[in-house]
Amino acid sequence: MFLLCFSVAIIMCLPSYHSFTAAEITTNIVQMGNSTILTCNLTDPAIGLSGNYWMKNDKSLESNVKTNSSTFLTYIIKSTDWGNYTCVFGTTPSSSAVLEVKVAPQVKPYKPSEHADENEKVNLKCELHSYPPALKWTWSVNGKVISGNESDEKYVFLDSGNKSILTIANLDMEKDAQEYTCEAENESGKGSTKIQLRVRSRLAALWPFLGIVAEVIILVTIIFIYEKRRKPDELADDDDSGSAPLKSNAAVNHKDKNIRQRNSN
Ligand SMILES: *[C@@H]1O[C@H](CO)[C@@H](O)[C@H](O)[C@H]1NC(C)=O
Ligand SMILES: *[C@@H]1O[C@H](CO)[C@@H](O)[C@H](O)[C@H]1NC(C)=O
Ligand SMILES: *[C@@H]1O[C@H](CO)[C@@H](O)[C@H](O)[C@H]1NC(C)=O
Ligand SMILES: *[C@@H]1O[C@H](CO)[C@@H](O)[C@H](O)[C@H]1NC(C)=O
Ligand SMILES: *[C@@H]1O[C@H](CO)[C@@H](O)[C@H](O)[C@H]1NC(C)=O
Ligand SMILES: *[C@@H]1O[C@H](CO)[C@@H](O)[C@H](O)[C@H]1NC(C)=O
Ligand SMILES: CC(=O)N[C@H]1CO[C@H](CO)[C@@H](O)[C@@H]1O
Repeated sequence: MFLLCFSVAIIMCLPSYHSFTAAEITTNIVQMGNSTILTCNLTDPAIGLSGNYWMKNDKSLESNVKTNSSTFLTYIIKSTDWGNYTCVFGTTPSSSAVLEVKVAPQVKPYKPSEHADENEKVNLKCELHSYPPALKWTWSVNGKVISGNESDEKYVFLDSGNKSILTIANLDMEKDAQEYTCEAENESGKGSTKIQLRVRSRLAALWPFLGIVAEVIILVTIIFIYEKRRKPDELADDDDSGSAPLKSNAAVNHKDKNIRQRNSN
């Protein structure tokens, strides 16, 4: 009984013994121009190694792996390739370390240009395509920072870690049709992008409708002219049969009138 307990204890202790002594890894992230160099150093080479590799955001990076020695790994990335990189050493149990690569915000417009009608509202939207998230967003136009005014609600901002929406109300055709800049700021730096806003007059929104109306008018006119041109021929045909006697009657009456007039003179 005692022997059984003792052997179970040893078996249960063994894995925990190993995990406590999982090899230590020192990491380093160095910026070199456009590149960022990641290094991992397995500082306890005494433990048997069966290989090593890199991962990015939980995906294994097969290509591009640079291995100097089995205990020292180097991985070179573009400075803008943000994410969590992990170096894994095939020790037993395996040891790994995470290198969190942060970059200056990479901001992109939802649409590079927006169109809206005057007196209406428009949403200008910027998105962050990088890590870490932005904590501060700034919108500006003509180099001037736009600040919200609660009493007139001309500009309303809706910010989050990876998105910012500027709503401009009561659009003016001249004043509001500008290039807007949104900027995200973070500990790693700043990033910005531009959005062009075009404001159409309300009349401009009517143009397509007016075009259809004009088309209909032209069509009706053409049909009308065609019908008018056709009518005299048809009437001429009719003259031979029905209306001819009427006409001659009128001529006769006319003559009578002249005669009467002459008589009165
Ligand atoms: C590095 O940045 C410079 C400008 O700062 C650029 O001219 C060059 O093409 C970049 N190189 C790479 C590999 O991205
Ligand atoms: C890795 O770490 C060990 C122990 O701290 C150190 O002696 C060695 O120089 C390091 N290797 C590199 C390439 O920095
Ligand atoms: C590892 O290789 C890189 C280039 O691939 C080199 O710059 C670096 O000095 C090497 N480090 C060691 C410790 O050999
Ligand atoms: C990287 O890891 C940190 C810590 O676990 C986490 O907070 C962060 O969201 C991760 N970043 C990415 C891009 O997955
Ligand atoms: C806010 O808007 C109101 C009305 O347009 C104006 O009177 C006021 O001066 C504005 N306040 C600021 C701080 O711009
Ligand atoms: C912004 O964050 C939300 C939720 O946190 C996510 O669903 C969305 O994909 C993110 N957008 C970008 C552009 O990263
Ligand atoms: C200037 C700024 O907003 N910096 C922030 C960048 O994001 C980190 C968290 O990811 C914040 O701690 C910084 O304050």
